[in-house]
Amino acid sequence: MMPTDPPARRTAVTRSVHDGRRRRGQHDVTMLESPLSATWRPAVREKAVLVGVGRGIEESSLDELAALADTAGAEAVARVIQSRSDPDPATFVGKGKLEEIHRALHGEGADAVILDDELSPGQLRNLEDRLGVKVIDRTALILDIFALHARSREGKTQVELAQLNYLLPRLRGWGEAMSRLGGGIGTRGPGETKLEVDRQHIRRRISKLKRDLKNLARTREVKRARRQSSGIAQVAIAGYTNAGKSTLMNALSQANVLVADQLFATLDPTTRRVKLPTGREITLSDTVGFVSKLPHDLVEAFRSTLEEVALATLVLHVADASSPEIESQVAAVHEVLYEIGAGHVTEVLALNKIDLVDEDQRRRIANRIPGGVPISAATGEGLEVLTERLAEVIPRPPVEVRLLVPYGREDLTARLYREAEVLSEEPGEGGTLVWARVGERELAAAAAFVLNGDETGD
Ligand SMILES: Nc1nc2c(ncn2[C@@H]2O[C@H](COP(=O)(O)OP(=O)(O)OP(=O)(O)O)[C@@H](O)[C@H]2O)c(=O)[nH]1
Ligand SMILES: [Mg+2]
Repeated sequence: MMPTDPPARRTAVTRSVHDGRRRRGQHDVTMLESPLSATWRPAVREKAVLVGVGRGIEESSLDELAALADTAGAEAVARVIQSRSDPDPATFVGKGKLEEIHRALHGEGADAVILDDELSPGQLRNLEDRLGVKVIDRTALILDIFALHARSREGKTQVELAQLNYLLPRLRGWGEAMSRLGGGIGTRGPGETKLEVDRQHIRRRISKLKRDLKNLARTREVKRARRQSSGIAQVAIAGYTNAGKSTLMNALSQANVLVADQLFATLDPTTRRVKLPTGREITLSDTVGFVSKLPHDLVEAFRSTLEEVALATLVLHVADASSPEIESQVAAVHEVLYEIGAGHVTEVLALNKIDLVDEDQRRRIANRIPGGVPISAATGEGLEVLTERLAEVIPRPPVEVRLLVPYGREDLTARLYREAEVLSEEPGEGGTLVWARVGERELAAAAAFVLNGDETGD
């Protein structure tokens, strides 16, 4: 593995977590430069051989890995697959396949191998030793994309934490890494001692990142509590990466979230208010996408971001109807939702990119995935049906009341439209007669204007 120059982006995470302002007693933050900056970073546009193992695997099974590699800046120049149910415990692929990978590497002039699964530290090491090139597993690849795309301080901290947790058991000492060269000059020196120092350094950094994340989560909790106390339903957009979540977010709200034909374009959460056809307001949040075999370290590190989904009133699950893998993608999303404790949250499923799907296929999808709302976030098709569905499914406020809102208190009516559900409105004596379903909070605010049964005249 060739170490590359420390990337500039790393400096950002060494700043204090409090708006970059240094606080007393926090001088350690500058000292703890990320150890990752001294380790692997794939160079730009590397050539890589993709390798997949699994029962009944086909070359097309590696399409997603190729897209991930592309997003990370590597070009997939060859694919090697091996159909077997259990990977080899020592080298992941069997001996014969090692030969084939070797040939592909040399034939294509590739300098890296990318595997479609997470490997054990031992498997990674063995493969690297046998193949003599950099070996990257699916987890490292996804972590790398996250590192490239993280923008906010919290996002960067989360990614670094995941990377370090991944790196720690896989760290190799100088002596070991150099033994391939046959020892001698350049291999003598601190060796294992250096490795232990590195490990300690990483452990310290991990504790620091965890502390930072706790602080950042607190800020998020305050914001969330404020949103929750507003009584406005919170809809979390979730779905497979590249399904069109951000495009839908932009189409439904006036947000300006980055849309890109890239995996994991969005990492940082964005929240906007949106008005449903009923007049009721909701908040809509767009956040990180999911992928099958989402690395556990990432789920752990992103837990606080992902918890937003678990606390939402509703999950708006966006699936890519144009993908031949839609069913397994929907299943992968459900798995992650379950893992982050959001399995119980009501879901509305949107079958996006329907503009790319012909009639036959639409019927097939409708049969296989019943209950989905076909939409195109790009053309706007189906968005009305979708928002109507959202309005139906969002729990209705519990109490039905009749109010006489005096003239001059239109603010109250406006609030009922936003936060409760207005069933009807008509002119009355000295004000407006409003029939609404309200929650406790709105009921308290409007209590003075609630009419008793006999006052309503019916
Ligand atoms: N044809 C078509 N393309 C769409 C539609 N919705 C999104 N796209 C395209 O799909 C790609 C991904 O869209 P995004 O909105 O960035 O997807 P995302 O789910 O936010 O992806 P990540 O943030 O990377 O997880 C972009 O190239 C969009 O232009 C649609 O309804 N129809
Ligand atoms: Mg996005």
